[in-house]
Amino acid sequence: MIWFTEYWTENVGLTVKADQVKRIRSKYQEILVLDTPQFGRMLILDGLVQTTEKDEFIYHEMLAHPALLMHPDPERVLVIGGGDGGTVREVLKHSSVKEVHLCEIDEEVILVSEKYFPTISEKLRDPKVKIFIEDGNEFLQERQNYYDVIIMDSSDPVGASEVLFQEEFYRKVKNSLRHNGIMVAQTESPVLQEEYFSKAYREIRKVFRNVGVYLAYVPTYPSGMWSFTIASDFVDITDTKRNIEKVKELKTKYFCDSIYACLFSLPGFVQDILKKS
Ligand code: AG3
Repeated sequence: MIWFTEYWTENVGLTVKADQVKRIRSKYQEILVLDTPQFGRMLILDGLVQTTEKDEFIYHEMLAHPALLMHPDPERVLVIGGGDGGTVREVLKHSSVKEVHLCEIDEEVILVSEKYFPTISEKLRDPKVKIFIEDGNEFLQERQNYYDVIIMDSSDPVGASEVLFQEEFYRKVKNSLRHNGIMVAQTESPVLQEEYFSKAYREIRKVFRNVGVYLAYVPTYPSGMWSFTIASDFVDITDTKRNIEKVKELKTKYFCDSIYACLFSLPGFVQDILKKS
């Protein structure tokens, strides 16, 4: 047994007792798999916790379902990042979806997930899924006006993921969306990563007409309070009653109709951050 720490800031971190299962250096990053008594198996990229068996459902459900419910008829979905497969698994719960593209820069993440995280990666080989090992930024350039929903399942905005948090990138996302298209991105912790969070919101607002922020509580991410930013030019994303009757069919454990109905109710201090962004 070892103790692993992710340093959330210079002054605070998350420490877990763990057995090391696998550690490899891919072309892009260090990939670490741990078995922890508290959270089950854990995936770590360059020292940052990406997902754990015990709490992955929270993040993956909250990232995927609101956008897919708000879109009137989502058929083509793109996931950028997310090589572990958790987001793809949730997307496929929507029966209107005909095609899911996964664009992951690092093939090793997919291979590690298929070997060590079978319950998260279980749908990666579904016939509706097509995997592209490419840089998300370049991938979008070749696909204009194609997707109904684009989901950014990236890591923190450092290294390879940094460009995924910038205005120029969101413009490409917008150009790759069809009419009624919606994008959603994970946008970090308003408590411990206020800079990242408010910058992402600011950049997305420069590009899209309707933008909303919502939260979920992910125990293994910095501070536990995690944000998601959803945006669209043509869909009124404030209507959180749309398709609410479908929520039950999704068989989710965190996302539910009451969370959907008040998706955008935010704590005062988070509203304040958005106001001054
Ligand atoms: N992507 C978001 C991970 C961000 C975590 N940040 C951190 N631990 N500092 C997760 C990918 C899961 N599909």
